[in-house]
Amino acid sequence: MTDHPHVLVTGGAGFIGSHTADVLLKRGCFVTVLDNLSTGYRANISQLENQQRFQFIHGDVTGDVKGLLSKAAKRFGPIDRIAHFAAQTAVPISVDDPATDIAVNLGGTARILEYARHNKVAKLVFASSSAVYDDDAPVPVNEESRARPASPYGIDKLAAEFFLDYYARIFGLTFTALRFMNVYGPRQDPKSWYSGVISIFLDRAVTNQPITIFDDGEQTRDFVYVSDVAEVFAESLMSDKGNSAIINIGTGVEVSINTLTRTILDLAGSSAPVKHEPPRAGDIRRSVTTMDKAVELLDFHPKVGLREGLAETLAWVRTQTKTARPPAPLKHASP
Ligand code: UD2
Repeated sequence: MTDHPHVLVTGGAGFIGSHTADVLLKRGCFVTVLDNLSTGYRANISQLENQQRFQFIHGDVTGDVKGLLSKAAKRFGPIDRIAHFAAQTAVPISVDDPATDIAVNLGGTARILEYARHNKVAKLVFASSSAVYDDDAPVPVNEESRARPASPYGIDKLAAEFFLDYYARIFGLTFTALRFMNVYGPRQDPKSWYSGVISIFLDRAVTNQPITIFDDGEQTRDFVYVSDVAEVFAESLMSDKGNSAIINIGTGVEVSINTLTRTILDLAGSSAPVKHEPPRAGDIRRSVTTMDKAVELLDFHPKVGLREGLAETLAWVRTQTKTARPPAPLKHASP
């Protein structure tokens, strides 16, 4: 491998994928983003488009991956490493349409794995999810906790992890799977009905629209800022850190939705009304990870605390309300 490896970022026009592409470019990599723009945006990578070491390929991981990536290799040489984010990311869509979820999330992963197998890719890092755990998981949850997904989305993420392990054992693939807790930050789309709570609440706070808290608001989540996630993802991809491991990526800090709401209203100086609605079907009550494995294997120490991350995200949301984005389509996605 050269000092400037060629890295493929599937779903690289999406929320977490585009931040990871930023980090990889800064590290001197040649970066190919493959994205079907179903929920990703060209705007998320506009800062990269005029860079010599960057190329965008409009295409689908469920399509002719081999053909699309041979195009990529023509310009930057063989693909050395793969960051695999491309996925249908909405849990509710996976519940309504499991066949589509399987086709995109598992089918797409299988195509990327086949490409990696036949093209001597040095390492693949997979964007997995805390959705592999259910409400019976211990608090805090660790990687040894039983994975028993409560949604087709979680099942597909877990099945993809098994595929990684299978490719490692049978074909010698080097991989890491990172199970994200609740990632937030700039470029997380607030406009779709399955958006993350932080992007929705910030958007409502800025526009003084009602904020809806499901349940009593004492449910908790582990919110991790996107730049911390992108850095650790890139670090794992470009090194031997976390090889063959499945690792939770969060902060280890448990925050209730009520506390989150107060912090957001305070930061935004907003008096948006807050109302409560019954619990959302399928919601888990508490979610927070242990940090031991991420610290031990990845030396992961998140840098951005919640208040700072919310302030950064708020600043971005304010720029977005001035330049409204088109509403996100419902099918497929890139995180
Ligand atoms: C997260 C992931 C999801 C999956 C899941 C696994 C995000 C955006 N989603 O879903 O992909 O990995 O974890 O368990 O990271 N809430 C409100 N009002 C709203 C929206 C949400 O009260 O308008 C509450 C919601 O009831 C929940 C919490 O906020 O208790 C977080 O909701 P979310 O949709 O941001 O994320 P989550 O944890 O359901």
